[in-house]
Parts: sequence; structure tokens; C-alpha cells
Amino acid sequence: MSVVKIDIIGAPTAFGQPKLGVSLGPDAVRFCGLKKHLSELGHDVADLGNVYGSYRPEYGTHDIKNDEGLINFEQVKDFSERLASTVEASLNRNHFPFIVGGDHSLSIGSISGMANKYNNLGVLWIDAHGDINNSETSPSGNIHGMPLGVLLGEGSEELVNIHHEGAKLKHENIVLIGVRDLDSGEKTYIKEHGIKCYTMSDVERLGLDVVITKSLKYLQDCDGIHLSLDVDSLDPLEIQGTGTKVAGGIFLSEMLIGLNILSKTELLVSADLVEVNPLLDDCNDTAEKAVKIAEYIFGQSQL
Ligand code: NNH
Ligand code: MN
Ligand code: MN
Ligand code: MN
Repeated sequence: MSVVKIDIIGAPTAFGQPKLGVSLGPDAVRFCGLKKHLSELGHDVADLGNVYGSYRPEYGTHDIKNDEGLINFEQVKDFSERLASTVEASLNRNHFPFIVGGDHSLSIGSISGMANKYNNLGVLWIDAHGDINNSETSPSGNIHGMPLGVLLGEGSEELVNIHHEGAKLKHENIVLIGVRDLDSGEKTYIKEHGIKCYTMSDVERLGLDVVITKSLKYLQDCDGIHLSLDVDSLDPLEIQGTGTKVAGGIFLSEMLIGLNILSKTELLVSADLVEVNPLLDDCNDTAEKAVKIAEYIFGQSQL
């Protein structure tokens, strides 16, 4: 990619899932030299620090369910509003918002913050999971399993209407990559709406580089592309520090080859890197790998 002004935005939320520690993800990634490594690629990098909502994630509150069965609904809503405003302000300065999480519910906020500027935003969702549940289909009540559902206008109206009213994404502008653990309601939803989906078998068959190339072609008429990368897309043999590991994932070497292709498109305008949980990790190894991933998103290559 050409040189960009990257705004690192820490999103230390943990309310979308039950495991403590994921709110430490942004700092764990910073400790591995995120800003320095991205600057070395020639980009102009600012670290905007962390976005905080009115609730502290250190104190587990995982017993608060609203009447739709959503866990920590108020906390997620509050955090999403604040993150959306920070992301929108970054875009208004023509910067590249790079949101480091934090659990994946943060994408409700990050992508909602994109929606005023981009009304035809494409999304690459690299994840072991679909994250396309809603209050009706979710087996858990955990909002980190619902961001795409919310952004497509499904389920809780209050979450759907965050930052501005209505759905922020179109079904035909989403590509799921690396999925291998879908709930039954998610499978039905994906099929019914014809959502583009490269499962882990597709990735194994085609290679991630080909999958990314095809995805970019599919999204070529979008006005921008947002990458949302959940580190649980990677194989648990290589990634310890994340809350919901699923066997049979993408290996880091292959991820970097795929991201190298992605980094070449000028359509890429924003990204989330989520679900790094240092309390589940082995000596901050996952955060180290997250920095490698970030470098490749922003154009690192072996030559
Ligand atoms: N699909 C499950 C749920 O909705 C798990 C989601 N977990 C994730 N998503 N880590 O990326 O509860
Ligand atoms: Mn480096
Ligand atoms: Mn996810
Ligand atoms: Mn996941």
C-alpha cells in the first residue's frame, strides 16, 4: 500500500464474551512494538491510546442478561458508541483507523464509525466463527458472536441503531474467511442471504492467497474495504492467547501470504485486530504474532 496515516486505536473491551483478560490485548500488542514496527514500514503512525466506556472491563459482570438474552448489553452499547465516534473522527482526518482489541463485539463500534463516510463498505471477516448471530439465534448470549448480525440490521434494535440508524452493511458486501465453527442459525442465515463464505476447507483447497484475491474481486465495486481479523482464525497450535480456539485453522505463514495480497489494494481503508487475550497466552507470544500480522496488513513483505 502507499504510505498512510495510521491511527492505532486501542479498544480494551471484554464485555462481549466471558473470559477476563481480553481487555489487556491492546497493551499486550503495544508492548511488542506495534507503533515502531508500523513506522518502520514508512507509515505515519499515531497511537491514540485506548477508548474507554463508562464501565471497567476488569470486573467480570457476566451474569447481566437483558430481556432479549444479551449479556452485558448496556456495556457493549456504551462502548460501541464511543468507539464509533473515535473511528469516525479518525476517518474525518483522512487517517486509517487500526483498531486493536479487545473482543470482537468492538466491530459493532468500529464499523458503525465507518458508515457515515462509506455507504457501500466491503468487509473481509477472517475468523473461525461467523459472528453473524443475533438475539434470536445466539446459543450463548455473548455479543462477540453477533457483530455482523447487528451490522446487517438484525436483532436488538438499540444495537442496530448505534451511531446512526439502521443497518451499516449490505449482505452482498461481506466475505467470511476461515470459518469452521458456525452455529446452526448462522448456517441458515448465511445460506438464506447468499453471504459469500470461504470456509476453512475452501482455504485449504485454494490457499489463502487465492481466497483473498477472489474476495477482492468480489468486493471490487465497494467504496472501501474494512478488514476484521479475529486471531482465533489462526491454528491453536500457533495461537494460545485467545478465548475460543478451534482446531484446524490458518497457519501464520499462510496468513502473512494472504495479507500480503490484501495490502496491495488501495481499497483497504480500516482494520480491526481482535481477541488477543494475554492472560491465556504463553509469554505474550500471541501479541508478538499479532504485530507480525499488523505489519503484513500494512505492506511488509519479505523482499
Ligand atoms: N458462535 C458462538 C457464539 O455466538 C461463538 C462466537 N465466538 C467467537 N467469535 N469467538 O469469533 O456465542
Ligand atoms: Mn519490524
Ligand atoms: Mn470473532
Ligand atoms: Mn472467532
